[in-house]
Amino acid sequence: MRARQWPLFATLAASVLFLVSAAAQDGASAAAQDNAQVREFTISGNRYAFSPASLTVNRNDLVKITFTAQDIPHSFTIDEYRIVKRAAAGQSVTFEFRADKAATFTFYCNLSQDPKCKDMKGTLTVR
Ligand SMILES: [Cu+2]
Repeated sequence: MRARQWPLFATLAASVLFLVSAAAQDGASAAAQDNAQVREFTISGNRYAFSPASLTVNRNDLVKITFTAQDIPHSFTIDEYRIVKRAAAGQSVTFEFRADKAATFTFYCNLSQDPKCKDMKGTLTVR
């Protein structure tokens, strides 16, 4: 290698080292999130009750819910996660969200057509 090429070579070598170490750090932070899982739940709304009525996930899990309104229209609502999913009678809705806030949240039906819907409640625990 001629002397004049050294600066170019040194610059390239430094760039490669930088990229490799950046990639290694990406890998490390991805590994830190590896314990976040996809959690799937099938929930039915029937006779003014959710079944199951309590869900527990770990913080940062990706929560996938299929919600079915068995008898009349119902919704699956969690205010803190800004989730309002309505299912027509006999229909299902599927949605997902990242459980990035840890606490116990109430989910409920926010439809007002039937007054008993306000008794429909469940809890989502994110720990
Ligand atoms: Cu309802």
